[in-house]
Formats: sequence, structure tokens, C-alpha cells
Amino acid sequence: MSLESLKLRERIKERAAELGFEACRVTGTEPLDEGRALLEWLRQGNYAGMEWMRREPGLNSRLNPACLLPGAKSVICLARSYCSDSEEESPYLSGIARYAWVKDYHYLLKKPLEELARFVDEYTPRGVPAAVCCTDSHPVLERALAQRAGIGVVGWHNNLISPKLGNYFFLAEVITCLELPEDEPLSEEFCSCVHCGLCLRACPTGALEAPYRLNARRCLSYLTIEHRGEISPEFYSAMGERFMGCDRCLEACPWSRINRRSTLPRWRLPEEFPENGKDFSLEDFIHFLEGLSNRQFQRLFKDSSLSRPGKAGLLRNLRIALSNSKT
Ligand code: B12
Ligand code: SF4
Ligand code: SF4
Repeated sequence: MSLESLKLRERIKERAAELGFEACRVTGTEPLDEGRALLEWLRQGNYAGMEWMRREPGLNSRLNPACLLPGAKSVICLARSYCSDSEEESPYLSGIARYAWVKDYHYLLKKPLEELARFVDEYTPRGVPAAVCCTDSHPVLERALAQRAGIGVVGWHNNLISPKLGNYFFLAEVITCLELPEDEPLSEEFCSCVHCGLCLRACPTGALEAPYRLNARRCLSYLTIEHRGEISPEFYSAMGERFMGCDRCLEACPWSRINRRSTLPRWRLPEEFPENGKDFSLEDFIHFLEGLSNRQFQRLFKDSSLSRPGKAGLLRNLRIALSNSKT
């Protein structure tokens, strides 16, 4: 690689840092080695009801990121912390997984990603397709790409762990036709899972069936966010008073002691909520949601990850959490 392209990679990293990304590293667009693990995961039905995970053409680009952009040469992998200090916790946050304590990341990361893509496009020759921005918005294996770029290492709990950011961070990518020098993956010794296994023991439903193998059919994150319809009573007690997502495997992980405080804006309960949640109770929240039409719900929660399960899904989860709080 020429000195020019090394300098350009550094300039892109500087721009990414200015835009708020705490890590930025580059990998190529060759097919991913983790493709086989993905196909096996799908074959075993571990995707539960997420049918979109196995559909074409999305599956092709998961296996081979070059399918997303003709002539793609590089993937710029980015990370942004969503970690917050617990003393700042508002009472309603204890039932919500940390990633949803900040505003919806699809919405938060869109602008800085587009800005970075524009910056990259300024260096792309005329007539070459513009860069593509992804943050869980395109079918790519974000963790595997970020692992290859050296942002972190996938742990037994499936999450990507970074030596700088710990566990609580989002991933995003800019895929470009520019050929940039690739960064090296982290050394395998970085990950200490073999001597640990705490996440597997902490999972309250046995969803982590083996190292790296998450069965979404048993995962509370899947059940409370993505699953539509009833939740099997088998999982009620494991939910406790949590009603949105699950962090137990991440909380158990020693790497979560790294606390890189997020600068992303916090999500707050809508102003319409009595006293803005100071005296929050599960009953009050249920009552509040029951009083909203679907359209009002969409308006009030549009910048929140809580919009993903929708009003019906949230109410389902809250009622289980409420009954758990009484036993
Ligand atoms: C579907 C999905 C889910 C599903 C399924 C999760 C799963 N583990 O697959 C559900 C709803 C359960 C979920 C939950 C969560 N998710 Co989610 N999810 C996704 C999504 C859209 C696709 C993931 C996917 O392709 N899964 C299929 C599996 C097979 O792939 P994989 O997870 O990458 O697994 C790889 C490893 O297991 C590895 N592997 C397998 N065997 C082996 C063996 C060895 C030796 C090695 C080294 C690796 C290895 O290869 C696999 C394929 O790459 C991504 C966004 C994206 N487009 O990538 C976000 C994403 C993975 N989710 C994210 C987050 C934040 C979460 C939650 C923390 C949210 C929460 N608190 O509730 C939890 C974490 C649960 C967990 N322990 O994984 C972040 C993760 C960031 C990070 N630092 O890793 C992502 C990247 C979104 C983002 N843009 O930031 N999620
Ligand atoms: S998110 Fe919760 S239920 Fe899912 S694997 Fe982790 S600990 Fe288990
Ligand atoms: S809890 Fe232990 S085994 Fe699990 S991902 Fe973290 S370091 Fe690895």
C-alpha cells in the first residue's frame, strides 16, 4: 500500500473520531470466515422467528459483504459506546437493557455515518458508486467484520468485546470502493473466555447453549423485542422485572468493568408521562401505554428503541414484569 493510502486511512480515522466514533478500523470485502458458523446457526433454527435472517439476497451479503456495493474494496468499521454510569439511573431504566437507555441508535448514528461516507466519497474517483452506510440497516455480519478489522473479539456470549470500550457499544460500517490498507485483527490471546464462562452461567434461560451458540428461541432479548405474540410462561420468572431486552450475559462479563462513558443523548420518558417518570411504577407505565392510540405511541416513542416491540409487545412484557414484582 502506498504512503498516500495510509495517510488517507488516518484522515478517515480522524474524521470518524471528530464525528464521535470511539473506534474506527478498516477491513477488506472478502467473504467472511464466520459464514459457516452463520449457516449452521440458521440450519439449527436458532434465528427463532427472525425469518429475514435466512432470506436471499440478504444472506448473500451476510456471507460476502462485497454483494452490497458493486466494486466494493473496503469496509470502514466503527464503534460507539452506549455505556452509562449506574448512579445516573432513572427508576424506569432498571427494566430496560442499556442499549435502549440512549435514543434509538439507528436514528443517532445515521447522520454521522452519512457525514463520514460523504468525506470518503470526496476521495473516490468519479463514476464509482458512492459509499454505503450500515448500522443494523443492511444485511451484514457486523460483529464478524468488526472482529476482522480488529475493533474487538467475539466472546462466548456472542457480543463483540473491545479492549477500549468493553461490551457496551454499537457497531456501524461504511462500505466503499476505495482501496484502503487493512488493519490487523486483535491477537486471539486477548480474549480470556476459556478461563471464564461466566456469561454462560449467568444466562437465566439457557439461551447460551454452548460457547458462541445463542439460541434466540430462548433469549430474553429476542423474546421481549423481536418476538410477536405471547411469550411462553416458561420464561416469565427469568424475566424478573425487566421488560425490554436483556443484559445479563454482558453484565456477567469481566470486560464490562471497562466503563467508557457514552456521549450519546439519553432517551427520556415522554414529557406526557406523569412527572416524567420520577415516581415510575410498572402499573403507571402500563396505564400510560393503554391510554395511547397506536399513532400516539409511534409519535412519542419514535426516537426510542422501545418502539421496536411496539405498544402491544411492551404491554405484554410489562404485564409479565408486574406479575413478577408481586411474587
Ligand atoms: C439478530 C440480532 C440479534 C438477535 C440475535 C443475537 C445473536 N447473537 O445473533 C437478538 C434479538 C437476540 C439480539 C440481541 C442482542 N443484540 Co443484537 N443484533 C442482531 C443483528 C441484527 C444480527 C446478528 C446476527 O447476524 N446474528 C447471527 C449470528 C450467527 O451471528 P453473530 O451474532 O455475528 O455471531 C457470530 C459469532 O457467534 C461468530 N462465531 C460463531 N462461532 C464462533 C467460534 C469462534 C471460535 C469465534 C471466534 C466466533 C464464532 O460467528 C458468528 C457469525 O458471524 C446485529 C446487527 C448486524 N446486522 O450484525 C445486532 C447486534 C449484534 N446486536 C447488538 C446488541 C447491542 C444486542 C444486545 C446487547 C441488545 C440487548 N441488550 O438486548 C443483545 C445481545 C445478545 C447477545 N448475547 O448476543 C449489537 C452488538 C454490538 C456488539 N458490541 O457486539 C449489534 C451488532 C447491533 C449494532 N449495530 O450495534 N440481537
Ligand atoms: S441476552 Fe439474556 S437471555 Fe439472551 S443470551 Fe444473554 S443472558 Fe441469555
Ligand atoms: S463472560 Fe467470560 S466467557 Fe463470557 S464473553 Fe466475557 S470473558 Fe468470555
